[in-house]
Amino acid sequence: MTHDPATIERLYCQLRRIRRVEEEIVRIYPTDKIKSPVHLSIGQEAVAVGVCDNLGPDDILYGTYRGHAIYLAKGGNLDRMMAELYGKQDGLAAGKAGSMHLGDVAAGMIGTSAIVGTTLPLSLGHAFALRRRGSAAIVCVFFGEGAMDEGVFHETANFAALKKLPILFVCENNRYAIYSHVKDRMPEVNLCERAEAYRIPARRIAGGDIFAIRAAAAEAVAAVRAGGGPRFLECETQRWRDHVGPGEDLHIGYRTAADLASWRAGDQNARLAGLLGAAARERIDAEVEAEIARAMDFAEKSPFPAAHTMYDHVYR
Ligand SMILES: Cc1ncc(C[n+]2csc(CCOP(=O)(O)OP(=O)(O)O)c2C)c(N)n1
Repeated sequence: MTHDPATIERLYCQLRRIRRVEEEIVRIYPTDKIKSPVHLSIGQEAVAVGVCDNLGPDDILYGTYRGHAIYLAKGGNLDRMMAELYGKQDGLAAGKAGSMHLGDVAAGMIGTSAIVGTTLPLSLGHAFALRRRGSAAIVCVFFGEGAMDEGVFHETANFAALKKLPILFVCENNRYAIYSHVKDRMPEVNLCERAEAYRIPARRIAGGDIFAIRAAAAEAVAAVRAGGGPRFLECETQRWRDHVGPGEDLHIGYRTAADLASWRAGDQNARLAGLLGAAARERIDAEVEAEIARAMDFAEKSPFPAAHTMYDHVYR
């Protein structure tokens, strides 16, 4: 199947931007300038990019502590994200939230959380509010397959289906909750069946193909927007780095080098780079590097928040 050059460029630009941002986080992390734990999406970017390519600026996004990729794919502000990771005043939450709690109303990214499953019911409430307001926007909520071990997934799916709420559920199935394989946690690993039990139409996209993810998401977003109620996508993927932090993790022994290598061989970043002409690729790469350099400089130069603001915006 052929894809139009503008789409390839747009998708590649986002994939490349997210990959390079997170590679820079890996590089900088040992300096301790980043004041927050980081959960990287290196290897998983195609899910965020393929899905978010179908969302508009007014659509709403919720996610998890593994939130850099979705925030950037939704059109997030890299300067403010990096300042947040640095704990600086110009960060998205003035440096108080860190990597695990990215939120930016202007980008429609309302919240991410360190607590597994918590943004599912928040996304449900938001969808209910959009419906009551007669809004044309939809809510898209990303979560790992680990969140489907939580009761709150079922409560959210049930109510969303019952009320036909405008939610797209996106499960990034990287098969591991920290180091525990999905087969060691669930008697049946067909995640779509769980959504279908609530009469939510569901699709599994195997293999991490960005065009397949984008096409499935386009169909699902259109159905949700048309008032057809929630849809569920299970996107198979693989994180390349450790669950948390910048490191590699093969030495831990919970997964095999061959498994990881097979996913690395299917890297969508490299695939799309190969579909572009050299001139377009070099232009995009240069733009991405310039944006990252500016963002790092912005984060470095931003001041730390004043001590007297410590308890501002904090419930106590
Ligand atoms: C309610 C809750 N239980 C347990 C944890 C500890 N914990 C943090 S991440 C994680 C794994 C979640 O895996 P998954 O949802 O598949 O997402 P991934 O990290 O693979 O993106 C667990 C169990 C937590 N943060 N919150």
